[in-house]
Amino acid sequence: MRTSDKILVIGSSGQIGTELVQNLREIYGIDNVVASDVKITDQAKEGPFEVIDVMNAQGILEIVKRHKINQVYLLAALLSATAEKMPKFAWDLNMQGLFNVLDLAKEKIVEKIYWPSSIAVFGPNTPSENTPQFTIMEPSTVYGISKQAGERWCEYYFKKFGVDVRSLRYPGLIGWKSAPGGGTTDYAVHIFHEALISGSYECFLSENTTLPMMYMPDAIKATIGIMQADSDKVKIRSSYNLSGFSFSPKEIALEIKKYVPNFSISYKPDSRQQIANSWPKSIDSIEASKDWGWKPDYDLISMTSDMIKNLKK
Ligand code: AKB
Repeated sequence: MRTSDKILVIGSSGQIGTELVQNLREIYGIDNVVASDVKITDQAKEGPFEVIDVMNAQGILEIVKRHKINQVYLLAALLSATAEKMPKFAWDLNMQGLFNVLDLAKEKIVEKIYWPSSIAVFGPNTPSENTPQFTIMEPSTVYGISKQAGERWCEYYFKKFGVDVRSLRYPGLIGWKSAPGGGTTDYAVHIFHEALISGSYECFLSENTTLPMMYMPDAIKATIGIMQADSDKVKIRSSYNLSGFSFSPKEIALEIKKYVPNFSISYKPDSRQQIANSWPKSIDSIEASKDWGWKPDYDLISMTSDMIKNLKK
């Protein structure tokens, strides 16, 4: 970290951005972190905020120049379930947004980029337990295809143009500060809210659908961790596997029952079940641990306890 660092977060009002901006501002100072999204939100009351569409390359360039930005975190994207409903738009948004930011670094206008990938890069032919970093991928969703293509482009820009781009394959993310938006793993956040509000939850995945998940404080720690790592430690320039813990709807419901004894769960799988079936059950992130020291702090038990405590407040 340098005192001259100036950060732009694009897509800052979503599930990750809301918490990432708060954390970055604690580290770098409020005025050194510019939040931006396609619409104005309450974030604008907390510090510098710009309204920008990630498809607008010229608009991003103007913001970058005006604020003397040297690092960009690009979070704007359509997630797995929403992308299936509008495949062409999802492809355009997820890819063009990435190119707009990669090109800023190629032209040496910014120094460093963060771009999230996802477990969605894996597909039905991938080994599903302890999925290794390098393996068969073959994603079967539009979101997964865009993330896999994005990974290839990140590595290409690094090798060809020396672009300092860093990326993580997020599992499903669980947090209490903001709502998830259009993913297959969203149930793992909704379930907490419904347990505390109504005492019951109808899950859109079947009871034994195990998926890799992570508590938001760990995701933020990993994101800032890889961005602050020395460049020579970041050996993988496509995207790193990132593991937290894994559970099924049935397992998380049992954990929640410890705090809400009358909680009941029912199952009504919808189109998101097929997406979940194509993803790994657990992830091996040995490369992230070896290269830049990744280690999660939370498991299912500590995450559930922290979620309930904070949501009850
Ligand atoms: C989704 O469910 O689409 C996302 C993801 C795993 O990338 N949460």
